[in-house]
Amino acid sequence: MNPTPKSGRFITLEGGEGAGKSTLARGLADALRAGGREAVVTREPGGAPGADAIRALLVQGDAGRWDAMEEALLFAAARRNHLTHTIRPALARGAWVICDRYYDSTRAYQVAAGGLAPAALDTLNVLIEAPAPDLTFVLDFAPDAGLARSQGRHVGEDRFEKKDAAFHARVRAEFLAIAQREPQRCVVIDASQSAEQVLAQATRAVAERLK
Ligand code: T5A
Repeated sequence: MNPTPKSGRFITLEGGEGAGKSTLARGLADALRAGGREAVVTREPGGAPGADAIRALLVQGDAGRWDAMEEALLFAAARRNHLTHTIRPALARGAWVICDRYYDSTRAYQVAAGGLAPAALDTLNVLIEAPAPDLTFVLDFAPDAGLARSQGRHVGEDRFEKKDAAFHARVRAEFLAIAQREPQRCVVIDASQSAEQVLAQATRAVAERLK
């Protein structure tokens, strides 16, 4: 994958529904700001006006509204818009970008759980010149517990939450497999710990891995 062209740092947070990614993103950003860094918190799908418009297509409606290829194309279009308008400008000015979901989510949801060919995602990543994150946290959590945490929090934005238990089990297994394949980039955190413990573990890893 392409190296990240920037002077800032690119951190991504991955995991199933309700694993605590947004909570960790806020905590990490506060910790970085306390250390004098500029921290930009963003998310996918979304993070820029065009990408936010595509988000509505992806997270609303019936679970069967799009097949895995259609989803991957929409996520790639949103990701390109997000990279162009938010992530690359922030990295170029030296900010630390904390992104709630990125291309590992596409590999877990559309490839591993949805059946898309891995090569299709590899091609899309090349086409949109998606930079590799400097560090990725995988928040590992039982899908039923995560779905219970996130229930009712995204009214009308629950298209993926409606997928069945086997789908969410494949998503979880793939995030762990990605972390196993790329240990230099990924750190797995047990998301059943308290939010404070999760943040402390992540903050330590940032200090150790990103100087
Ligand atoms: N998707 C996305 C794909 O299929 N392919 C892709 O390529 C991409 C990018 C996005 C959907 O799109 C799919 C995946 C998703 O289904 P979303 O609305 O962004 O949808 O969904 P989530 O990312 O799952 O967002 P959630 O808000 O549901 O989950 P978070 O961010 O992981 O959880 P968070 O931090 O909001 O916490 C949820 C609740 O738990 C509490 C929080 O206070 C909150 O109430 N909490 C904790 N409680 C106890 N202990 C902890 N450690 C806690 N951490 C948080």
